[in-house]
Amino acid sequence: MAMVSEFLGQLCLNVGTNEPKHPTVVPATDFNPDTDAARIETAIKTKGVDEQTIIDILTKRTYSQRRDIAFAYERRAKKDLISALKGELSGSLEAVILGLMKSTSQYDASLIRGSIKGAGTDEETLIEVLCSRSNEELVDIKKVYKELFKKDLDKDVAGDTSGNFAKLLLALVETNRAAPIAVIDYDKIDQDARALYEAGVKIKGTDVPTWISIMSERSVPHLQKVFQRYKSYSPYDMQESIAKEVKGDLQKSFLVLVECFENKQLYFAKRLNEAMKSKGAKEKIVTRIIVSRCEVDLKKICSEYKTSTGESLQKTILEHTKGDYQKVLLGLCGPEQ
Ligand SMILES: [Ca+2]
Repeated sequence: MAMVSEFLGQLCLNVGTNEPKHPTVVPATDFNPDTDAARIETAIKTKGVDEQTIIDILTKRTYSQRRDIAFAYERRAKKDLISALKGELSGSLEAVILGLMKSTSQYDASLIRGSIKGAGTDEETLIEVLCSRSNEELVDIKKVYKELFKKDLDKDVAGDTSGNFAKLLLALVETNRAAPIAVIDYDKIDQDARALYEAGVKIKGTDVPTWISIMSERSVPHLQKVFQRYKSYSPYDMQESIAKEVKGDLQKSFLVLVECFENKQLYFAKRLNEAMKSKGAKEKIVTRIIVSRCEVDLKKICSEYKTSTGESLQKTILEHTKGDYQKVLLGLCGPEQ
């Protein structure tokens, strides 16, 4: 095979174990938690509540700074800040502000817990969180999940899902994904591409466990090359193959995984765009993405949004939301770049 010979030899990539961050919410300079706590105390005491001040302060501080503000508030007001905010805020604004009082991994763990506790399962949230988070993020989420809920994430996921869908989610929760390495292994890329083809499009039925192990254990840069190589075996690209081979929640999960391997921020940008422009309730999805990504990669999501839709996320928020909810979202997104 001509292509394989071109693949021989080794190239170096600039990769680290952690993905680079592109947050919109960054540490405030000249930060004084006591001043912020005093302003928030006054805002909470104001008749009708001064939401603007609460939004202005909390969207321009990182989680770690908000936690310092909460300590300072408790010292002066002799009350817990989260309970005080819960008592005074409501609706979508409350959901965002309370989300901001959690760390990114606490918020993600709470999203998962919320999607599985009680009767029924919110598969959409469960799939989005488990299939889009990096291995490092999932390691933190598992640890925080146990601390917050005194339960094991894998057991909870297994209790609420079944079949191959459960197997895929559990494989992701096992966090066995290899870290990116500086050397590209072209033999392994070719082997995995062929294995994906031979487990799916080539045969009658689908060998789902093979797909699951490749997609849950290989590094993201490796998989990006596998999907390129895959096209030399299969007449359908990986996403088309998934759509043909599997159905339901399993299909949705594989599609989110592949979209995120290829361009995670574009995936979130598309989700935000669909949600923003839908006629139904959009707040749940929009809040979830903006709160969970504001200290991770929201800046890059904003630029993918602009490139893919031709309009800025900030402009879409202005057109499709209103009131304090609009203000808090714009605060978290920051100015257009
Ligand atoms: Ca097949």
